[in-house]
Amino acid sequence: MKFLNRRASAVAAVVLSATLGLTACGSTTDTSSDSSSSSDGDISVTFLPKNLGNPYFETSDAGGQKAVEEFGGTYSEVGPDTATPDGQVSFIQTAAQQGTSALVLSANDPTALCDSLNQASDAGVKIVTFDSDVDTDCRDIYVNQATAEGIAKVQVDMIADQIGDSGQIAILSAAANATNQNAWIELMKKDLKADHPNIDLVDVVYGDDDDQTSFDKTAALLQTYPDLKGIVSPTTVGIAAAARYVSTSSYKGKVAVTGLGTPNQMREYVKDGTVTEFALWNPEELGYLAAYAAKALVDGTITGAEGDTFTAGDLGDYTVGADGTVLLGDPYKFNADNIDDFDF
Ligand code: RAM
Repeated sequence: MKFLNRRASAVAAVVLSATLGLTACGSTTDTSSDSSSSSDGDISVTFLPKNLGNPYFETSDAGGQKAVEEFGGTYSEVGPDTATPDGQVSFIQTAAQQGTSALVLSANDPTALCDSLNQASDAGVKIVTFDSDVDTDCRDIYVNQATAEGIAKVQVDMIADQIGDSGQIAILSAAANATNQNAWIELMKKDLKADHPNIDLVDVVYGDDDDQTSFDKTAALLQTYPDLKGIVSPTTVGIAAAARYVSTSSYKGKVAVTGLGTPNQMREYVKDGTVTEFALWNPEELGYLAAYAAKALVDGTITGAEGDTFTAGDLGDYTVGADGTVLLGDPYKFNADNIDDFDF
């Protein structure tokens, strides 16, 4: 945590400078959109988020663009409007046909993308997952934001703290097949069982990383479980929608809302007392690191084997761990005392 505190302030500065230089990145909102910036480098990197229009991925992909421009490559971003695996497949195929050097994606499903990813790989495309992984044999590297155990624990700790370690809670997740959320939820269940016997997880519902669906699922949860004491949403889309619902309802101050959110989306709900504390990592750093990992694969610095090392620009040196995973850091907690120090 000491390391993170130090890094978090540095990160805020990086975020600001990147945001200033990268205003075009958030404008890609329709299914066929493709924003690209090119230079005379010959490494082309295509970012494929779970969905477009999600501020989390706008920030992560802006970090990717910053890195690609730093090393003189060609950046592009493509993606579906809805967070589904089917929506991602055609973009993988097109990127391979266009001969992109590397694809950097956050997967909506661990296995459904594998056929198209393997075809892209056979065509010479380096495959980097970030944020949400696929099966290990369908990609070269996974850039993980923090360990799944750490992400699960921080959320369980926060909800336990916020409801006095006792009572009913529910989870409002993203898409039902999302690799990252499902891994975290399994570990949260284990943590709850082992260390919080008086907390009762009554339901897990899916808002599909869609604002309106997440909002409606929040309303339904509160109606179905009148004794609910807290909602944990391990998705930036879900937590913002849940907080918005609770903030104007009679549940404000009575039902805790926590999970993973971006400071910019959650600021008003922390200020109005709906939300006490939530967590995240820096998505911009995640995209930046993933782009440098892609470059290192393309230029042959690494193959994805355990022990391979590479330099990720301003973030410094990283080593590939077990199962071709590169780890960014630890989750970070945001609350009324620090939220104004961040702008993403
Ligand atoms: C949403 C997405 C993403 C996840 C964050 C926390 O933006 O589901 O995959 O990492 O939330």
